[in-house]
Amino acid sequence: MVNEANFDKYGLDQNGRMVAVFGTPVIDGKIDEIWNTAPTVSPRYISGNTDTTASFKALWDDNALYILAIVKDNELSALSDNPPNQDSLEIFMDENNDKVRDYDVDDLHFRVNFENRQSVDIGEAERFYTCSSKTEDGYIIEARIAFRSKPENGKVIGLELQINDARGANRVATLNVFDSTGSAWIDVSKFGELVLTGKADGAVSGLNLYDLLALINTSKKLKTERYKNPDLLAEAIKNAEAVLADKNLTQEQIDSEYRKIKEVISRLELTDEAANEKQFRPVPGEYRQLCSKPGSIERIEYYADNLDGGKDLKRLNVYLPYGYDPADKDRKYNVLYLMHGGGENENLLFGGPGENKELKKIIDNMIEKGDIEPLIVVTPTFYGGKNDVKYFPEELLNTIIPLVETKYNTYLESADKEAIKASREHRAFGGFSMGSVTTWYTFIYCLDYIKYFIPLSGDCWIKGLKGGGDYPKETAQYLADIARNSGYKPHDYYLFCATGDLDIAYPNLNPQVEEMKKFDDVFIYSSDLKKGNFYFIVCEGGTHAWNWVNQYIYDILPDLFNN
Ligand code: FER
Repeated sequence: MVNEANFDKYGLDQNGRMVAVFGTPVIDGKIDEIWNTAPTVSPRYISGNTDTTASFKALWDDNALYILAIVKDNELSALSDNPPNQDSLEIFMDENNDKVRDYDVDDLHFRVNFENRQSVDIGEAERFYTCSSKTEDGYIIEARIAFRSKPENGKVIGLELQINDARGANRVATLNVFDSTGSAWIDVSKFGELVLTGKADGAVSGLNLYDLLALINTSKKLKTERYKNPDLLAEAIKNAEAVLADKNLTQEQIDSEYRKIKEVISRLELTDEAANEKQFRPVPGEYRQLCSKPGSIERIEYYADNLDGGKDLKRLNVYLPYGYDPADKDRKYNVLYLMHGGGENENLLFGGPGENKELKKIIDNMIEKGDIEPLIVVTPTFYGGKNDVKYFPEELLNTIIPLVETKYNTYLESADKEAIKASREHRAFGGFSMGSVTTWYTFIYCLDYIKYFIPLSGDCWIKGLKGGGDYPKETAQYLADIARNSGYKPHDYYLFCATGDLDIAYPNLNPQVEEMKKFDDVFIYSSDLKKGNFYFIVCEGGTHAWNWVNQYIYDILPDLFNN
């Protein structure tokens, strides 16, 4: 049992850490006795006006960390399409506790709502197993996160726990254990700490059913109609469930079923129709590691016209691939422009000189491993200047492209429009969220100057805010007219779109894409770029977060500049 005298009023130890006690609970939405061995922690920070209260406990064993959240809240809502705006628990974990701000391979950000609907902003869904149940005055959640590194007494892990309190479709409050700033989702250094304690010599962990159960859950979510041989998987799941029902089951049996399901998944074959869809592929872990041949980031200052007839000082960042030599004018590089989302800035994707944020590491590794040719990537901002996404293409064409592409070794021969047109097949533009809205405007205003467009998690607003969702037919018609009137043939331009099915932009982008498919004289839908010029990745489980967007970029980059 816990000696309460050792803990502060929030249930944290003398070092301000949450304490996890050794023991394996059953994850079934019921509070087993074993939870009584762990101290109760309450949130130190409450933002927003709310009566909702919460308490947390932690257990651990050789395989996983277990979190119990008991939430008292008499108005539960999952009305919002946006998972953080539903009554839910968020778990943030920094397994190696390095407190480095940017999310790294060991860092996770998971969420589960009171109805046990999970969403993953960062990390692999398979590591996350949860069970929820409603109580008279709220709900409880039992959550398990599989460890990747070996746990032991005294080990300290970075952790943050957050309760999202929803009313209707809005989040009205958050309750946090360690982070007073609400920025743990973008800043690992805001997490607190959890210490593992209480494992006696020779103590053994309870059965690990959960890696198998989590795998069964994620397998059941696969869309069977996409496969030629889904019966294989159904059969493997049925066998595994039969084994799980056996009271005398052993860890060996469980692990063997786990391996069988994994093996069957590797043998699933896509139908021809599904194979025609561009497949989401997660970024392999090694692509998130520092690369031995890193590119570099340069920052450029320039002046952009503003709406008052004056000029604003602005900045952008330029990624130069490893081996870029300013003196080697014979070596020319393709250029990709990537735009941030609302509230972000030009430093969001790459930071500045000397930084190695996730997207930079991914691009470095893709180039090193030969997945793509070395290229230049430019991250501007739509803030400042005319300060509006719909005017950004003007700044892009008149100021940014001439500036950047005559400074570096690109295919642009001179700063004039004819030269920009002549080099259009060496230029791509993409962006996330409001950056995706910018990308659609860029398609509309700069098709003559750019061949490849990458709208990610954001629709076209030419017919109004969220126009792709509200006026999908009219939006598609408008875009089709732009393509037709341009005089270019379908293989002279490409649209590579992506979002997640849990992304807030999905309800806006999906109807627009569906309508665009009908204009198949100009938008030929196929992942086979010899046939088509247009695809849409819909990533199962993807939310409106850069961790997903970086993976879409990883998936799409090999399709650029392939003539
Ligand atoms: C969308 C396009 C952009 C969308 C949201 C945004 C909800 C951007 C929102 C923001 O930056 O606040 O389709 O869907």
